[in-house]
Amino acid sequence: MRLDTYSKSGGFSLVEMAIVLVIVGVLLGGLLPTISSQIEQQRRNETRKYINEVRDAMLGYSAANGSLPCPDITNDGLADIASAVTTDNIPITGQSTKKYSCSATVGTVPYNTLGVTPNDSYNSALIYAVTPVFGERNEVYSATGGGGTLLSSSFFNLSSTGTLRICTSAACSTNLTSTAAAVIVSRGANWALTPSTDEAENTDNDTDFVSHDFTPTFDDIVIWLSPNTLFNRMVAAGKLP
Ligand SMILES: [Ca+2]
Ligand SMILES: [Ca+2]
Ligand SMILES: [Ca+2]
Repeated sequence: MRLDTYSKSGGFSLVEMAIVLVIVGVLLGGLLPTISSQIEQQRRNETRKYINEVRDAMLGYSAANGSLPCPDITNDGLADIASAVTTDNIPITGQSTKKYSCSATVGTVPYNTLGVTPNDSYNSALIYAVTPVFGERNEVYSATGGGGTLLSSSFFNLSSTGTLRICTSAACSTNLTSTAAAVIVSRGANWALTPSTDEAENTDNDTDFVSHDFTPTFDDIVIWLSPNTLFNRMVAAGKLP
């Protein structure tokens, strides 16, 4: 029996090719989930970094402007402020107060107003909610009807309280805080075919949000601003006593 058949044939037999393909298949099959989970981990890390950048920009904005920015509800990256409401004879007879409030409590991050890049690593704008009082501005005018001259502007103060709740589940039997001034949410990869009730809680435009570790049905990343963090920055910036 000759043992040098292979070298003389100068190529691979079909059986050899099949074995090689099976081995390559097994190797790739083992490798791909690892690679894709590494890519996902990197996206999550980048998104966390981006959320922190947005959070810092919000603190900077409030130090410069006296209030948090309003959520964007028109998808142009610009904060949306409702028409001012004028009240006569407040704070004193003959004067008037003009109150500027956010158009909505929940929308997306006003990235153009803040001067940050628009989207997270999943190409989505971040969800952003603000307790109304932290987005308000009150202007006092010397005459009624918002007439005369602007005498003063005022914003939230050290006794202002947040009303946004961060829960550990949609049922909200436990909450991490019930007084957040603002909440920022990345919806993550949103790979699930049906959103879990926990994820649905982050997109239903109310004042409750859910934050917990990554699970097979929850990939959202949530951070919030406590009033105290905000007060601290405002005091440091000389905007609050
Ligand atoms: Ca807008
Ligand atoms: Ca999600
Ligand atoms: Ca909710």
